[in-house]
Amino acid sequence: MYLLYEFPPSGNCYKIRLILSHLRIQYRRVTKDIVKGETRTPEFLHINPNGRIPVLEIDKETYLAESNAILWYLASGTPYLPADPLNQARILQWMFFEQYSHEPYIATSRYWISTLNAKERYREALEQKKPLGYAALEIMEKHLQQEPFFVNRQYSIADIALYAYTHVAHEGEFDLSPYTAIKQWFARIEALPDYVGISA
Ligand SMILES: N[C@@H](CCC(=O)N[C@@H](CS)C(=O)NCC(=O)O)C(=O)O
Repeated sequence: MYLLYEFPPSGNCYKIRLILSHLRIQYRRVTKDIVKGETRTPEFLHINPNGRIPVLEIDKETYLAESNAILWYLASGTPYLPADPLNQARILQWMFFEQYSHEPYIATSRYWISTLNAKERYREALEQKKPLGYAALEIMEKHLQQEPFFVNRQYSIADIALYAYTHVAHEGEFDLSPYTAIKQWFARIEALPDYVGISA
């Protein structure tokens, strides 16, 4: 059985719980409290030298880190990852967008504000992140005004990767009220079979 090393509020970890739920795969969860540095111990660094969760334990000697790599591994051969190279590349395109142009602004703001409760300490950095986070939301909104999902008009791991932190962006003080297409996309995802919420 898979073991998921995770920190429950983390959107990166939630991505893995969501795909596992859609696939109806049983697994066990092991909490590592990142605020207490539990991913920086010598034992954990042996599992992931990068000192971060999520990590999927596939078997006692096989570990996989990086949320979007784990999504890819789990979704391979399923409808959540189309087989043709162009659609696969488009999925990667959105996943790289998520990691480079979205998560560093939206997820980090949420972490400082809602997890660490340290808004004052990070005020200046938060101000720098805000326009960059909104730029990512604008790109998503424009795409979703034309398309029901990110790739090939079908729900895929590209949607899971982007949904994870977007639907809780308000916890990083991003105002989602003008983003009608994004909110309609949330509703489509939340109505899917075996959907689970981030706090489940
Ligand atoms: N690119 C990585 C990012 C992982 C990441 O930043 N994990 C955070 C929690 S969301 C973490 O483990 N932080 C603890 C630390 O850096 O000590 C992924 O997508 O999995």
